[in-house]
Amino acid sequence: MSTITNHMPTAELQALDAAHHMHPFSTNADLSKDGVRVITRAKGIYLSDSEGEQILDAMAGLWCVNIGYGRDELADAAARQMRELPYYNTFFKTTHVPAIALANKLAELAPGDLNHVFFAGSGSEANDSNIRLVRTYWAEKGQPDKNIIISRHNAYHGSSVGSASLGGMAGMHAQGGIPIPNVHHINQPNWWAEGGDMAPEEFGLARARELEEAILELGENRVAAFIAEPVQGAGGVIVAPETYWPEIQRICDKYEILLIADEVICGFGRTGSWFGSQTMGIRPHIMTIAKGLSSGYAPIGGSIVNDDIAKVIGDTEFNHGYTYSGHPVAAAVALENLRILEEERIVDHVRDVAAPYLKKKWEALTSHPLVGEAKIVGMMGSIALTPDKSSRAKFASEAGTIGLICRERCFANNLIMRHVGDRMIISPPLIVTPADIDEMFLRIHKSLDEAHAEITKQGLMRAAN
Ligand code: PXG
Repeated sequence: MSTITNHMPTAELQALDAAHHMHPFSTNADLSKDGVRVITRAKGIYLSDSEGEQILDAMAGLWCVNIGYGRDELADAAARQMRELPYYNTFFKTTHVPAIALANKLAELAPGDLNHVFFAGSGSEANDSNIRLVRTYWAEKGQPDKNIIISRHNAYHGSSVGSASLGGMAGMHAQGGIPIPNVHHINQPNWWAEGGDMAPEEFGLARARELEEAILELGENRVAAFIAEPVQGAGGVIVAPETYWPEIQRICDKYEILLIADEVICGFGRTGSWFGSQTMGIRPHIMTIAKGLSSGYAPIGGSIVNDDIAKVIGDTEFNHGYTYSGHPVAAAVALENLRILEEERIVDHVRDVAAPYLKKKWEALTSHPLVGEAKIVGMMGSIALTPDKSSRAKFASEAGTIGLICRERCFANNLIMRHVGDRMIISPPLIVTPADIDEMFLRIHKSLDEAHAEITKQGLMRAAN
């Protein structure tokens, strides 16, 4: 076969893709019929496709390209490292400079006594490490039965067997024999969809107290850890009411439950602080990291654990690790990414410039006839689409129908804005300027208006009973 290149006709690339490439989270037969969009290049916040279209990427890839596309410094760092030491492991009494330097840098950036890093190749792998870390921790402390991990419905913690078990996605649990034993799920703090007649503050407390109820029911001496995203990302950018996190912290402290903050999306500036835990005012014992750690330029993740856990785990042989734990090229790329985040003061830019500007415009979307609530923390936002704002009604059509129509309009207008059910979400690169945000909103308004017209025309602007 001849070399496959960016310059081949789109239809040919699509045919080859359909013939041999299985896509994640997709119905591949449908993709083959419709043809996929072929992304060829990217710069800043724009993607280019094989038809020469310029697409504004308001999702930063998959929530990860925090510094934007096309930074040569990261390519140079990767090339330098590949020439010097493309690979070595850190298993058998060896180490290398990129892993040493990155672990040190992360210990410096992470809050409190989160000073030790166990590397992985992705967020899923890191959460699998966390399952074994927390269970081994309690076993080493003489409490092997303290092995249940509590998580939340509609959480996303990854796609491997362990991490998908931690996650609370019903569609994922329906396939492949998960969850694994000793994972327990409580309800999410999604006031818009599930708050009923309660005020948000009251609902936040009630949902946090489900953790306490679960601990008491399962037994304090059985529960090892609670894992949660500071802001649920893949679940639809669900921002908990303000009462939620302080209560969760109180409960974890009271019952000596390890708190795992899954910072895979929230970390590295996304919420306007280095970590979402800081934005939410919580003190985790472990943070899961990936995505923004390298701005997606290289696959790398990890678990940052506190001094106590590192000490307890360090006193035994921890039989766990991945070929690519601390991969030198990925670590070098991550280090360069962190240098750029720091030197260009990108987290400050989010907090002081981009997020306040975005928030104002995002919240104003509630005046659109399709939009109920608008939630936003830093550079992650969601809007709930509804046929009736006052009753927070769901649509009569199957969940996701309206969201999909809206997403298709965005796609047609060269805007990547995703849907989760009937919520629309954004998570743009952190480097967006106010002018970029203005351009994004031109496309958002156009897409919402077109979607509204289409939904109305199809008679879908109807509430479920
Ligand atoms: N934790 C969180 C909070 C995530 O968002 C993972 C762990 C897993 O990371 P890896 O690197 O193994 O994918 C994620 C990943 C979506 C979507 O549709 C989100 C993710 C992955 C794939 C799709 O929004 N988040």
